[in-house]
Amino acid sequence: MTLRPILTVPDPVLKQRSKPVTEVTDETRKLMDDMLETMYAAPGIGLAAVQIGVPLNIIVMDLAKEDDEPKPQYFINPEILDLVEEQKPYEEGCLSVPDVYDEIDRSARVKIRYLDYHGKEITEWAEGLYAVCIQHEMDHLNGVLFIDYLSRLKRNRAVKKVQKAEKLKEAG
Ligand code: K2U
Ligand code: ZN
Repeated sequence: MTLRPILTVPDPVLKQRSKPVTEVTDETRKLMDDMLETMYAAPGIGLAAVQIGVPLNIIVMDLAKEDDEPKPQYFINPEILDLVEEQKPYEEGCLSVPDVYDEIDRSARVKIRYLDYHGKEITEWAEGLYAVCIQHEMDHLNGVLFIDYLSRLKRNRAVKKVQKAEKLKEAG
């Protein structure tokens, strides 16, 4: 498995709409393995392929609590089939917008359909942190970041904060 660099705002690749996976192959699985290793190292609980510069409809996730056994999940070509009206707020962050957090409202429960690591079709309802994370990640597949839901002022401040931190990192 290989650690891959995570793109940060304002990289234009993050605004791209990702493309469907046409066939689930060993190459697809290698990419998902690399995504999962990169996510654990960040650390994070979710990651979309576009965040490592690969605009394909692939998400990895692990919502297991710190002391529990890891529970990796793989989502190929995920779709939202249904959702409930009820919205719930959650303090979100994003590995592509480091050290920025803000409250975002999202649907409390979503019905999703996707292909798993081996290409098997799964349909299930997601709620709680699972619902938050899958909607956050699926936004990535459409080129949408959680800061896009904030005011222009807050969004611009977030991008400037990340750019300043990246410059300081480069300067060492
Ligand atoms: O897309 C990403 O950068 C992954 C996010 C997933 C996430 C965002 C918002 C809410 C839940 C999950 C990263 O894991 S951000 C780090 C994080 C970790 C735990 C809870 C919230 C955010
Ligand atoms: Zn994110």
